[in-house]
Amino acid sequence: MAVLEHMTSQQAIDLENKYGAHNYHPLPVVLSRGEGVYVWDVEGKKYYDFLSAYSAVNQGHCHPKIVGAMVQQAQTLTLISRAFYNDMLGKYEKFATEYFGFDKLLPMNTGAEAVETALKLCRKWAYEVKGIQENEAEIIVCENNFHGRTTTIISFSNDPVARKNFGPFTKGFIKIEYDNLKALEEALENNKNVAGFLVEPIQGEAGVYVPSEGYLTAAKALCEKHGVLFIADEVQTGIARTGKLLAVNHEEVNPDILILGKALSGGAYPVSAVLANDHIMNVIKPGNHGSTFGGNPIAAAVAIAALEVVKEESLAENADRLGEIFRSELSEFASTNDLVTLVRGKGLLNAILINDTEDSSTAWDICMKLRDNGLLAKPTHGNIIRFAPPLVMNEEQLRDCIRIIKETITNF
Ligand code: IF1
Repeated sequence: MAVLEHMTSQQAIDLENKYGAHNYHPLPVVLSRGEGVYVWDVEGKKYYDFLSAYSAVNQGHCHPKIVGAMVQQAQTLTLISRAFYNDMLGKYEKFATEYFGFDKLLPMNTGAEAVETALKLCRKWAYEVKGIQENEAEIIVCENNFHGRTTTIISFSNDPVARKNFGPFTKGFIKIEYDNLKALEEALENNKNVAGFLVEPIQGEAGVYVPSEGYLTAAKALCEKHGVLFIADEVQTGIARTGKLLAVNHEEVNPDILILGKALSGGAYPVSAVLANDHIMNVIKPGNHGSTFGGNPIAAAVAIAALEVVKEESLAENADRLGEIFRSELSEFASTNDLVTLVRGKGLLNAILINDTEDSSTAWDICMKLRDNGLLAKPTHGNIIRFAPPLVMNEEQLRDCIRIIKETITNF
């Protein structure tokens, strides 16, 4: 078919500009193949992928075990909706609830859908278990959060680009400063209708903000003291990305509601999930919530394979070890280079701060040079470059990437 014939990068870019909504501003590189830590563009140039599709491809591109599970299930039964049972969903629910230590799992597809599901679950629990008056529930969120792009979620975002001209907004959210326990305590003490506290264990999009040691533990304790649900959004920080299976595991915090997405499928298929124990999840009755694709057989098969890979290949331990190397090498480099002011992160979720204003194009220009030098990364807000390679990377590859980053910035 003509539409599938080979094309140049520029042709591909032109097609997207002409026929696609302009809701992204991608780095000008057109990828056509991925394998492990590498991707190739349509001209055949090879790159290290240092974004991992925003931490969805933690297990590496086209992991044979995950793709194998997907192909096998796709040739057997793809979708029958939840109007009927299927032989894969129960297996997956049992596997995943035991894997993460919860009683039940509600399957969805995208991260935002899972966040929305968690918000609905928290509110229903507040009315039916905690006893808050209907339609009065409040959920505490953090400034500079990122939880997705739906209207309710952007209702509590403070990113003007994500919010402007998308109103009117959903009510029932209280914003506090991230990593500020006093602010959380005051919000809990001054509002009797608080149902939950939704938090990213590390704020990804905001620029990989790692909260103070003990913040998550103390926040969870405050929630328990006030009978409020601690909701961890681990869509980006979960699935071994930060050097533990979940970022909350760095502090031994058990969330009341856990939100997963992205690498839950290894990037092969949209799979997200909300996990909770019975005293919370059992407020959901037939007809309360659903999704055409939520819990479909392919998603179930892919998620089981993706989670097995995390353990079989010790991805959390690898991310922890390589992350230490990355941060120590780049921190030493930052002390000798005036373009990089700091390096921060946990495991293989890291970022560097570029010594220029937020609205400068320096971070973007550096990413363009990194692209020329065979490494793909992209700035988050303005002057912060996020570095998040697949967790299957080995030390030799990581050191090669560190060399590319150092040389690119030195020669910038
Ligand atoms: C974009 C980054 C942004 C997330 C957390 C829920 C979701 C995300 C913590 C929603 C999604 C993606 C979305 C993508 C860019 C990327 C991202 F932080 F990961 F880099 F935007 F902040 N919770 N993050 O990070 O999951 O519905 O996308 O499956 O929208 O540009 P989703």
